[in-house]
Amino acid sequence: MSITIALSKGRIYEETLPLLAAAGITVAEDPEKSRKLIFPTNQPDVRVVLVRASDVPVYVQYGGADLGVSGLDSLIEHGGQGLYQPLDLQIAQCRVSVAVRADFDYEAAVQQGGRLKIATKYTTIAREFFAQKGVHVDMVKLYGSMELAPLTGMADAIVDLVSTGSTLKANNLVEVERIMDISSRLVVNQAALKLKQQRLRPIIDAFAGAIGKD
Ligand code: PRT
Ligand code: MG
Repeated sequence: MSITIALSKGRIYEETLPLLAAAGITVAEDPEKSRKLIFPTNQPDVRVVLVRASDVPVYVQYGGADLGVSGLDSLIEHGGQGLYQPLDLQIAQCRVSVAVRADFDYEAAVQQGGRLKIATKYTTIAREFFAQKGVHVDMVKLYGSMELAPLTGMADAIVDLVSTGSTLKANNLVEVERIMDISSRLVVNQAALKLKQQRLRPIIDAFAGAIGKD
C-alpha cells in the first residue's frame, strides 16, 4: 500500500517541502536538478511524482497519485471531480485578475455593452466572472504568455494570475479587476482516502499541523 504524491515543479514544490518535512517525508534528490519524473523519499512506501501544475488534479482524480497540491485556479478549471479537498495550504498565493493595455478604456468598453475579447488559460473562471457581470465575451483559449494577446491586438483583455504585478508592468498592461484570491489546496483521491486511510490520515494531519490548523 504505497503512497504517491503529485506536485508541480517550481513554487508549489518549493512551498510544499516544509509541509512534507512536517510529515516526516524528505525527497531523496533535488527534482529541480533532474529530468526524472518519479522521486523516492526517505520513506520506502512514499514517492513523489512531478507533473504540470494543471495536471495535478487529473493525476489525483484518476488515481495516478493518491494526493497532491494544486492551485485553486487549476482546481476550478479541472472541476474537482473525484477529489477530496481537506486543506487550504495557503501557499503559492496570488490572484486572478483582468488586465488590459494601458491605453484601453476598459470601463467604457464594459459600459458600452459590446462584446469583449478575452484571452486566457482560465476560461471557466473568466466565463463565470463575466457572466455574473453581464458582460458578453468572446473567449480565446491560450496555454501561456497571455500578456502578448492584448499587445498584438488579438484580445481586448486577459484573465491571468498576478502576484507582484511586475509581469503586467513589464508588458505595459494594467490590472483593472481582481476576480479572486488564489492559494494552493491539498487534494486527495476519494477512493484512496478510504482504502489507504491509515497511511494518508497522518500525512493530512501533519500538513494541517504545519499550517496551524490542527
Ligand atoms: O507553467 P505551467 O503551464 O506548467 O503551469 P503553471 O504556470 O500553472 O504552473 P506554475 O508552476 O507556474 O504555477 C503553479 C501555481 O502557482 C499556479 O497554478 C498558481 O496557483 C500559483 N501561483 C502563484 C502562480 C503565481 N503565483 C504567479 N505569479 N502561478 C503563476 N504565476 C505567474 C503569473 O501568471 C505571471 O505570469 O507568474 C508570472 C509572474 O507574476 P508577477 O505578477 O509576480 O509578475
Ligand atoms: Mg508557469
